[in-house]
Amino acid sequence: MLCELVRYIDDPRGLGLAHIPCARACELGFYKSAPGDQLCAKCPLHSHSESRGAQVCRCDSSYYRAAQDPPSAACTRPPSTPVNLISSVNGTSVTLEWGPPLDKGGRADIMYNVVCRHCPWDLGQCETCSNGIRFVPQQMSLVQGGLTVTNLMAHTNYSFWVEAVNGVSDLSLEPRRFAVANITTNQAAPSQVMMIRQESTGQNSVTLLWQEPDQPNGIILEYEIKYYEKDKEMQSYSTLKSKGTSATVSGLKPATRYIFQVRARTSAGCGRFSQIVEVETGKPVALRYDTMTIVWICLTLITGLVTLLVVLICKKRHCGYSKAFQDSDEEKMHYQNGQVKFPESKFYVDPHTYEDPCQAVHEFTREIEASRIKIEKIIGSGESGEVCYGRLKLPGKREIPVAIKALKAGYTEKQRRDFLSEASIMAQFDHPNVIHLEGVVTRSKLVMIVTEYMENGSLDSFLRKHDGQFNIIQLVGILRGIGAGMRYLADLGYVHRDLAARNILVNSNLVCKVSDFGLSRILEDDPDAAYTTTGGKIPIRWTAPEAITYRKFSSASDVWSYGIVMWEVLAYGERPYWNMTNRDVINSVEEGYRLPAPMGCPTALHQLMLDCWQKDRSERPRFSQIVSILDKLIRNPENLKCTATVNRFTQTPFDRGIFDFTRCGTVEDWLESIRLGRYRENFAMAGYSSLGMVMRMGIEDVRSLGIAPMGHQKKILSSIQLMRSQLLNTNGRRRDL
Ligand code: ACK
Repeated sequence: MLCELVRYIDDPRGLGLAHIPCARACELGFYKSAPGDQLCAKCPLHSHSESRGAQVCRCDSSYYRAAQDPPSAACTRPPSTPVNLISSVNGTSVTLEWGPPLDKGGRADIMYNVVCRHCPWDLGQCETCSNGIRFVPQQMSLVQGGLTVTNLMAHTNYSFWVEAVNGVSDLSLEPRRFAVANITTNQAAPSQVMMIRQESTGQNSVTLLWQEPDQPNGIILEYEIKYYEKDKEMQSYSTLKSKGTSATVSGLKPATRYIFQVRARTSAGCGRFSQIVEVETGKPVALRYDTMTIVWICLTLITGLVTLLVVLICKKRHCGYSKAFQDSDEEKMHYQNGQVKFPESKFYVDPHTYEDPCQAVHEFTREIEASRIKIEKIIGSGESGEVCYGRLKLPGKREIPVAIKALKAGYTEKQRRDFLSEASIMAQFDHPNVIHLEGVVTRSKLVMIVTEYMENGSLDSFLRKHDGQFNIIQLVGILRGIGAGMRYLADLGYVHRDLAARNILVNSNLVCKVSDFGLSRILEDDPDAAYTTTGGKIPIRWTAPEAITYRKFSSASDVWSYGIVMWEVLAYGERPYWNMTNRDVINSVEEGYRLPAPMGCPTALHQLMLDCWQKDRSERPRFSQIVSILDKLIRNPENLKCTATVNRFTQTPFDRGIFDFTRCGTVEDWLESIRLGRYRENFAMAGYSSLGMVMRMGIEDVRSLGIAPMGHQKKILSSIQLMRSQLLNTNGRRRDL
């Protein structure tokens, strides 16, 4: 009998040799696909033969052989789930990325399928996504570990189930395994306005009606009606805005065909224009007037013309800051190539106008998964909770440092809403001098607002720490930044109400950004806020008189506060009105007294402060003017050389108390009055025994006293300067008497 030496096919070293009798049935664990003289082969991996003489090895339980796999191929199984599935939502699109499964089931033909489930109410009630959603590059049989899904609905929960499959997945009876990513889409522009019809037509006007788009995706701020003479769109077109779902377009030519289109706008942007609607205006009716009517028409026209001329002349004569208040929207429109261009108008939306403020949070902010944030240390605390430093790693982006405001534990629903309203406000801003919101965490128990991190913290403490260390151009640069941030906010129609150096943050490049939005911070968080007789809590020293007395807050009252911030900056974080009581501040300001120029403050800057503190708010400059004044000063620094001398008309707070040297007979009394009594020895040792001698002291004399804190030296110098001016003032009055 012939015998053959065969090698176990799964033993590459050839060590597992066995003598197999030829033409005999294969042993258990071996197979031979056809009878005859061929060799018996060992059953491939994950397969077995159940009896002797097997022609094929059957796969072990849970292992399979694909139709195209030869009998010699190992049996394989479906892969495990993809790993590290991450999602990043961008408006109404989401990008999903994942890694290959850890167990590929023994095959190389891995592909991925994505199941989209739409969960209108909550994640427990999902249904298969409807048509209209786009999967790029495709939904099924993906070779790469990622895809982008677009055309999702705004503010909607979706669940994406990603499965890895291979050539044997379809053979397996085991339940399919998925990696799941649950997401909520963000804001999107509204869908197209569909139903538009003409309500009535005149010779010169057309009234249109339309329906709100099917998917407004937020609050519709306005509709834009675009219209033009038929076939003349390329030459010119006009637009009209309407708050509601109807509009009358007037000023049209009679008997002319016009084309109309309407689109809706939310804070997320404009939707697509509707289909066109063509309307022909009415034909003119021949008019027949008698002589009397013609005379009346002529007279009316002449009167109208004269009135117009008078108004124009008056407008031209009116100068100063108040002119700027009268810029109307019409003045801002301009013609370009025969087209009427409207200014890009964007308004801030008050989240409190939403029936459900949570809707505003979803509409404006990005939800961040708590696991993406690493909190590293606490950097401060307020009434509503703690402020921490941490790091944020969003998918596909590099890790960035962030500040995290966390709402304190045990919050009420109202506190949660108020807290998050700040994020809804901040999210609407995008300006280099306004703090940037990264997102919010609302789905975890810990509610957090995540913003860019500002290395130098708040401006007031930063200035106090660097007392006297900046040159005037750097200080004006700081003011310019704050002014630009405020100009942006005012242009959006946002009134801050608590503009103060403590609410400005400074980054490592000395860039200042306006922060602290939302209303709760004025009521609760601001230690400088005090209750007024009108009921509200107001930061008195920073607030314009009309806002204190009858709560008239406006961008003009923000300008007043800006003037106080200017003073804080130039006085390196000194407290405005020093230790005067709130009541004294209100009374003094009411009587016309204003803060004096801080030491070394250029006259031009003090003048700008005084302008911001005009009693009549229409006389105050607007932020746009403030920024251009500061720009001019930066360009011509010689105008910053002249420093303010003490002006008695702005000084009187000192006449009336704190620095009243006529009531401070001795050097000690005077030092006590400015709360620097601890330096009496320094003065005595240097031989300054009377106020007369003190008043003759210059900068060098004060420096030589050995008083270390720069701020105290400056306070002493300011006080000496004030005493001198007071002396002049008193002498003046005496002479007048
Ligand atoms: O003066 P600070 O260091 O700056 O102390 C306060 C504290 O948190 C309480 O408000 C600091 N802070 C607030 N927001 C930020 C931010 N975005 N970056 C850095 N520090 C911040 C603030």
